[in-house]
Amino acid sequence: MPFLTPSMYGRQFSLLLIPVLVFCSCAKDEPIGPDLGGLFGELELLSDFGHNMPNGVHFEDEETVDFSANFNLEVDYTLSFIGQSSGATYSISGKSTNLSGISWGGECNAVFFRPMEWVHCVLEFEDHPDNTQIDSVFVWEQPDLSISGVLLTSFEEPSSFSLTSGDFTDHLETAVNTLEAVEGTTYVSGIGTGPATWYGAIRILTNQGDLSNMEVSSSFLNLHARSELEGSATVIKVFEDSNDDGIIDAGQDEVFTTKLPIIADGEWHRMNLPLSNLALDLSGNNVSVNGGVLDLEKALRIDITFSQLGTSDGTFGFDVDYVILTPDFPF
Ligand SMILES: [Ca+2]
Ligand SMILES: [Ca+2]
Repeated sequence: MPFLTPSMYGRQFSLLLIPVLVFCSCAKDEPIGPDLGGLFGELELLSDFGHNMPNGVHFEDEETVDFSANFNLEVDYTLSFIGQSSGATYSISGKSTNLSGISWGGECNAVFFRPMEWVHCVLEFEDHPDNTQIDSVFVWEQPDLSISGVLLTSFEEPSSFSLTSGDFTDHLETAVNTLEAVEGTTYVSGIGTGPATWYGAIRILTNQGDLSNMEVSSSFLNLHARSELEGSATVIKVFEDSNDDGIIDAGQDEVFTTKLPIIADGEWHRMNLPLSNLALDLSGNNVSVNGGVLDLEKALRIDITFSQLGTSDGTFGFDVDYVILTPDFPF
């Protein structure tokens, strides 16, 4: 398929809008339902709905799409963004006589907007359904995740993580250059079979960013996961260097863990783990050193383990994309 430039797409989109506009003007002659204009006053746009990025937006450079429109009255509105290839969505609601100060920096709901994607911008008015406005914006690339917190890995950089397999691992590998990734073009996929609770792990060294400003009580570990295998789970493990010798010593340093179920509907889901949910792990020969309290400044490594909820003999696993730590709010 030939690549459409923003201006080419704009023309096609305008042509598509003509029947919509004709339909709207016809519908106005014969209103269906209550006369909302009589209840709330007729809404008029005193200036057109539009935005400041006709040539597309570079979220990576922290550009934002700034919207404009002026109304003849104060009105409830919802501005929705719908990715045409990713299916990603996001919306902003408000009540005002204009859209000044309303901007979009690439925020999203369940999945991310994709690089090189057309996004429809739909402005709707709850009390004035005939006044819906549509525009579109071209997204050149995704926002830089590291703006939101400490990005431990997005899996795009092979040096930012390592993979460890075991006896029950079927496969554990990176999927590269794929539109299936929820962030960028790379994610990790792990599957194992057998009556085990460890099918392999992603190991991430925590020197990817400064954790000293992050409080355990108010911070989150965030990732995206996807699975079709019922009963799959991940065990998150944080390894401390409790005795400050620069290495992780089994039986001498504290380990903190928690197990999270993975939704098995085949779709990508955001997962947000409050770091305060991590509990001291005293299994095996693990120990309590400095009172069993997680100290992020001593954290050396985080493992994302492929596991299952129980101990049954089956096949379990999931895909995972990016791991980011955020202070104060989940990502
Ligand atoms: Ca990625
Ligand atoms: Ca140590």
